[in-house]
Amino acid sequence: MQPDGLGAPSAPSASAALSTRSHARTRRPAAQRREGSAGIHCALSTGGAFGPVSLWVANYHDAAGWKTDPSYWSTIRFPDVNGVGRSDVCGRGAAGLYCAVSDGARFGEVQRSTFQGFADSDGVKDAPSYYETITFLDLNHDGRSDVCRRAGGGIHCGRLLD
Ligand SMILES: [Ca+2]
Repeated sequence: MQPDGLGAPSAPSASAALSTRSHARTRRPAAQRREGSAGIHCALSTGGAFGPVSLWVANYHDAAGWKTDPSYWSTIRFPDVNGVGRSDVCGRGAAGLYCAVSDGARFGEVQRSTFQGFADSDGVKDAPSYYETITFLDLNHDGRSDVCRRAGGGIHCGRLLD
């Protein structure tokens, strides 16, 4: 399976939190305990330590195909997509770049970037010399992260989300 952003993204809910607690009480093999709930897990800093780890978005997980190829999982980063000073999450899936914006307590709906040129069909999956150059940066200093990558003919850059 290839990540297409359709891995049933949903917000962490009270039931998810309960599920996480129930996992901690359940005796399972170590590998399963380490994996936990599928998705991106984060912990907020308290200034001197990290608080509890929780599920921030139920996407970018194995079942949605993110584990299947380094051109997918190795591109997951945490740029500030909307320029409000919070780290969001983005990664390259089979059909392009997928991002979810943080509200400070979780990541919201996963959206596919309208910027083209990052899909498998664009050849990005074919070589680390393409997908390992995917970089999130603020090109025009408007506070919102942009994205660049190396292609066969040079460097391609654009805005992540409109
Ligand atoms: Ca920018």
